[in-house]
Amino acid sequence: MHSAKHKGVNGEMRINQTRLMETIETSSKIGATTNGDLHRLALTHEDVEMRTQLVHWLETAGLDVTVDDFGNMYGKREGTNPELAPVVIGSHLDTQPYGGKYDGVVGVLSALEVIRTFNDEGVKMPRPIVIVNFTNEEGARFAPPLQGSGGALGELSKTDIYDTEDQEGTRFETALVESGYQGKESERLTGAHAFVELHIEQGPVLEQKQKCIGVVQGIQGMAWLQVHVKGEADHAGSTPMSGRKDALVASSAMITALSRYAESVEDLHITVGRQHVHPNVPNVIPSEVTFSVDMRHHDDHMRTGVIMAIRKILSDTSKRNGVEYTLDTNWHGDTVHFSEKVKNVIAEEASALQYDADQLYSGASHDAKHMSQITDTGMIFVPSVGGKSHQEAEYTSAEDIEKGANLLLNVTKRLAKE
Ligand code: HGY
Ligand code: MN
Ligand code: MN
Ligand code: MN
Repeated sequence: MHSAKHKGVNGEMRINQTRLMETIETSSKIGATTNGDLHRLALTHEDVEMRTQLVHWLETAGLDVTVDDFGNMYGKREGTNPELAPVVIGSHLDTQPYGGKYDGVVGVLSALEVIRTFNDEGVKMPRPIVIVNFTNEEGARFAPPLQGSGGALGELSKTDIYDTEDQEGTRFETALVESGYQGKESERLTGAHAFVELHIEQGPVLEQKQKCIGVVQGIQGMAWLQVHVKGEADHAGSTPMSGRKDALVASSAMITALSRYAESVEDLHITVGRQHVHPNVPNVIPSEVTFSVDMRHHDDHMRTGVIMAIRKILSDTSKRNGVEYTLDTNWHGDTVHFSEKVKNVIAEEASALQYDADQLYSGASHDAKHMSQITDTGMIFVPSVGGKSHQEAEYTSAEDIEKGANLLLNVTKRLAKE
C-alpha cells in the first residue's frame, strides 16, 4: 500500500491524492448502476456493503470503530491527551437514487485520508480525532433528511425516527436492525471540540467565480411539506369533463402555481419531487393525490410567510377544481450560521495553502446543521462541475478534491492542537 510521503514545497505534510482517489473509486463501485451513477439508499444492502468496507478501512487505519443507536459510525484516533474533546470530521455515505459519486463521500473518505496521512507521518495530535459516517443524510428512503445526525444529537425524538417508513412500508428501526448497524445509545457523540465537514458545493457558485474552495458561512433553512388532494373517482369514459373532481388535474395546477410563485420570490426554492396518485389507473378519474413540497429560503421569517402563501395557492386552486386539500409540515429546520472560529481557521489555512477561496451559504442541507447545535462547526466546499448534483453527472476533479482534503488536513491538525 502507499507509503510515499507527500510533501508541500517546503516539506509540509500533504495528503496522498492517488490513494484518496482510489478509495473514492472503490466506494463508487458499491451500489453502482449501469449508467454510472450510485444507488446506495440508507440501510439497503448496498449501504451495508459500503459500511462494511468503511469498517475495514477505519480498522486498517488503526481506529477504534463504534456505532450508535441510529447507525451512525465513528472511527476514533486517540490523542496524546485522551481526555480532551475530539475534533470530528466526516459526512455521509448514503446516496440519492441514481445519485452522484461525490455527495457525502468526499467528506468521509477525505477524513480517512487525513488519518492515513497522520499515520504515514507518525504524528500524534493532542486531541482525539473522530471520523463520522452519519446514517440517512439524504432522506431519500426514510424521512426526514439528516436523520442519523438529527436523532443522535437530540434534535429529533427517537420514536419519531424509529417509526418512519419507506415507500414499501419498511420501518426505519426494522431496516436498522436488519442492517446489523443498530448500535448503542451510549455510543452517541455527546460533545466535540469542533466539527468540520468537507463537501461538494452541489451548486454553480465556486465554478462561476473560479474559486477552488468555499468557506461555508451556514446552511439555509428548509421545510418538507406534504399536500393531500381529495377529489372523486369516476369513469373516464362516461363522466363529462365539466364538474369532474379530478385530484390529479387539481394537484397539477397546484404544483405549477407553486413553481410560478417560487420564481417570483428571490432566493426561494420550491421543489415537488414525489407524487402518489390513487387509484393510479388509466380509466379512473384520480380520486386522491399526495405530493411532497421541499421549500427552502435562508430567511426564517420569510419561510413562515411562504407557507401561508402556499396555503392560499392550494385553497384557491382546490376551490376552482372542486376538490379538498390538506397541507402538513412534516419537518423543518432553521437556517444555521457556522462558528466564526472555525470559519476563520478554514479561511486562514486556505490562504496559507494559497487556495483561492470564496465565502458562501449552502443551498443544500448537511449533517453539519445538527452538529452546529453541539459544537463549533464549519464546512469546506469544493466546486461541482456545472453545479450538477443528485444525479450521475455530479463531478468534482481530483485536483479540487485533493485541495479540499489538504485543507481539511491542515484545519484538523490546527484544531486538534488547540
Ligand atoms: O437535501 C439536501 O439538501 C441534502 O443533499 N440531503
Ligand atoms: Mn450530502
Ligand atoms: Mn445530497
Ligand atoms: Mn448533506
